[in-house]
Amino acid sequence: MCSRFKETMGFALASSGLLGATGSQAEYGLNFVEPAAGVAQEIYDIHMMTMQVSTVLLLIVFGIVFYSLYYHRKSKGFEPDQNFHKSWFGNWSWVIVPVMVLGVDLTIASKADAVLKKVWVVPEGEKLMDVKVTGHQWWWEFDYLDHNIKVESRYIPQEKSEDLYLREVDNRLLLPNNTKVRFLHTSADVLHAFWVPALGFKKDAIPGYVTETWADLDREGVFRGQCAEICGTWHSRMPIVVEVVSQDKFDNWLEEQNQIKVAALAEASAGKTWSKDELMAKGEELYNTKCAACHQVSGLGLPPAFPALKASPIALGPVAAHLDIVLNGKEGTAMQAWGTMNDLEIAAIMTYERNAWDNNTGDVVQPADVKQAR
Ligand code: HEC
Ligand SMILES: [Cu+2]
Repeated sequence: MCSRFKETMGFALASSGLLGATGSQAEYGLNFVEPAAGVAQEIYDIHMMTMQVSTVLLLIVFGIVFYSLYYHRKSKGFEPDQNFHKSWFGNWSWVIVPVMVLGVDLTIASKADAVLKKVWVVPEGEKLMDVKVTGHQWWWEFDYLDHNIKVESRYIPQEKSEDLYLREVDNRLLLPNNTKVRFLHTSADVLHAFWVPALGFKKDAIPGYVTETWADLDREGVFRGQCAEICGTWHSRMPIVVEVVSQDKFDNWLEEQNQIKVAALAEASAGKTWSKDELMAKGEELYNTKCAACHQVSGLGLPPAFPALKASPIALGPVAAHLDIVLNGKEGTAMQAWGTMNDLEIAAIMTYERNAWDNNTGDVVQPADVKQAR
């Protein structure tokens, strides 16, 4: 009996120790992640209030139970009161207690209801920063609609990501602090879901629909999430990393992105004839980031879902047909249209596909050829 008691107390102490450890081990804590937006903070506060109310109730109920068991034990010769239910309190306690419990429930529920409305209703009459979030198999596309900047975000392979495997991306979703952001969610292929716990919501990305959510960012930092709707083989390779920075830092970043974009466009439209080596080097890098998820770095694909490009009749066949499937994709398959890439990028990828992995066609596709085919 005594050792059972010790065991129980030991367990209770260990659990309370765990509960106390949340601050220093945020990533592994038992509590919710710390919010980074106003609405998320309100959700967090309701959660904490609920926990506090339940803790008080737990202490009261267990206090009464333990007190009763101890002081009214049989060995002391205690006799049960046979007439308790006939007294005023005995009669009405069956009503009073549920009413009190319901009162607590409704307090929590009404607050939760108000916050839920806030989560899904984007504030009207205010200027929000618009970011379109498109889910792809298996990466995220972020369009800064107000700034005409597009960011592609992909997971970092295990060799390069150290302990953040499947938690880190090459390009983060950078956002300015103290800003209200409207997220417009959609998908280019199948169902995905945008989920960053610190922002307080999870939203499905549905092909053909655009849905909106918002967040009023109020804390700088890096906030991690992931795709939360099973979307195929590499669903697990769609982490989301939101980085909230100061307005200054964000403006500098925008400036930088604009310069990169302008330089890339100028390079692509310069009408220059590129050497095969230059195109192969560019093409390999682009292929490995954009195409290798399905067709593999080795070019062997994952048949039957994703065809091999090594010795593929299309990659070895006429350039026109090859260009067509890359530019326009293939309806009804996971092969999307890649026409949003610039002429140089497409020329480089095509040249790479036609010469890598012993495909040795010797063909060199120039940006001008792509321009003509569009
Ligand atoms: C999400 C997966 C996915 C990604 C990423 C992808 N493809 Fe494809 N690709 C496919 C599928 C599926 C097919 C087969 C379509 C069909 O049924 O004809 C295909 C077919 C092709 C073919 C025709 C091959 C053949 O022999 O039928 C070429 C060429 C091709 N892709 C090039 C590319 C290039 C270039 C990229 C990167 C810019 C790319 N793909 C990215 C899924 C993908
Ligand atoms: Cu997904």
